[in-house]
Amino acid sequence: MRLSRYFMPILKENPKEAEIVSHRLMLRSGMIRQQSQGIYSWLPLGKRVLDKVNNIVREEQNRSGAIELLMPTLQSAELWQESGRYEAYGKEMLRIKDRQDRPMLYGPTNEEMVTDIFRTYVKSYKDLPLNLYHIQLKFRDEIRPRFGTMRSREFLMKDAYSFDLTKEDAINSYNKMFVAYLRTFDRLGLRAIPMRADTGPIGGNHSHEFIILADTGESEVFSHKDFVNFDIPSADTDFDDVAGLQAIFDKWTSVYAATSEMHDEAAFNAIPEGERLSARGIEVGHIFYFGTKYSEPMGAKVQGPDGKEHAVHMGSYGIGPTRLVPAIIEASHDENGIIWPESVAPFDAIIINMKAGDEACDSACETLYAALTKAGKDVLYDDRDERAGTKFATADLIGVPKQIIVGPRSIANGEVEVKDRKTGERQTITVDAAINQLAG
Ligand code: 5CA
Repeated sequence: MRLSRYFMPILKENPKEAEIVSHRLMLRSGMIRQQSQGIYSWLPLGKRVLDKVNNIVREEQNRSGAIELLMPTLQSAELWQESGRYEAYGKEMLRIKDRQDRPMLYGPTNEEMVTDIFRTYVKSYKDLPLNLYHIQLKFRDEIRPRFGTMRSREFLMKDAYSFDLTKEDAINSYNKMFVAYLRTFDRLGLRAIPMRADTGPIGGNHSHEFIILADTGESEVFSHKDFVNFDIPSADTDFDDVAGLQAIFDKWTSVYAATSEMHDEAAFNAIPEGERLSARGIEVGHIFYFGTKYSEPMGAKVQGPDGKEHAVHMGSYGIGPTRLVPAIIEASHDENGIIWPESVAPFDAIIINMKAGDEACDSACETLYAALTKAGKDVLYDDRDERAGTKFATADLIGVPKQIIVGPRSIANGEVEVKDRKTGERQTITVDAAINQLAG
């Protein structure tokens, strides 16, 4: 992508409305734009990051055996009357009427709709387990939308829903998601701690929130420090190994961790003082087992091996991609801007032409751009007619992992400078060496 032809509206001034660093940096780097309170457009740079986050979420859901579909944002109120949540959900739910005066709503979550799909098609325990997920916009009319896309009214959620014959099987489905979540957050460059959690309007009694530690987090969390050293389950984890998954769950829940709603002061105080962690955190995922709460009233039943009908045991599993993007920034930035982990960076490298119009600089930049693009890398080429200082500031702000700096003096020796955004380390190497290093 040539920056002169791209759409990346960088702001020079610090936006006044932004209270936390991620919100400030997302606005400054032209990733998002607020359209009305708590409702955002994702501009091209932001969209690239969001897509990368979604793809990692998707890969790990698929690996665990969950199956993707796509349900609509608008739902009929009738379904929610069946489960009894239409009245109960309150003002957070945006209620709408269509031209026939039929009550509709913008889905804040999808338990009812997915239960309806399930009951239409699945009749036998032989078709279980089943886990269906989608990545779709939700709307919750939050009283205090704030911090940009961290807590917005319209937001993206990956929500998965599992169906099993028995509670025991449902716990195994829960464990699969638990493991998939550990892997997902790790691939996003985050250390998320699973904590016993309150279930709120989703319901049930077995639930964990996945929290990443950040001073600006909205949740107050209490845990053992040991989490930092736990191993993340590997990519070849066997999701059919029931005991193996349970062992991972048991290990990760063996030490104390809870949000303030579930906090047990006595249990926390039992941890030796130097090993206690009391901090703030951001909830990036939340998983629930709620048994037959929806399947019972909505008649989602299957025939069991005993020939009788059984209401299925369900769980639901949410991740917030539009919250994860600012959460990653909260965890990874410096005074000059964002430092993207490679896995979600909008571009792998940025080529900075310090003297656009200079024949040697232009030609080296074109060579680098063509070779790295051909190698399948996402490359941003800053070919604008701007001062070098402005270009350096832009590159640091948008946080691309590698910067290739092409200036008239070094290119006279056939060399360029490669700067690592995270470590600040610089190397002066030939154009060919830069291509070899970065194309790999
Ligand atoms: N149906 C269940 C799980 S699928 C559910 O709705 N769970 S939730 O309410 O905990 O939301 C799941 C995830 O969505 C949260 O962990 C969070 O990452 C994200 N999320 C929730 N509310 C917002 C919001 N207002 N803005 C941004 N992300 C949000």
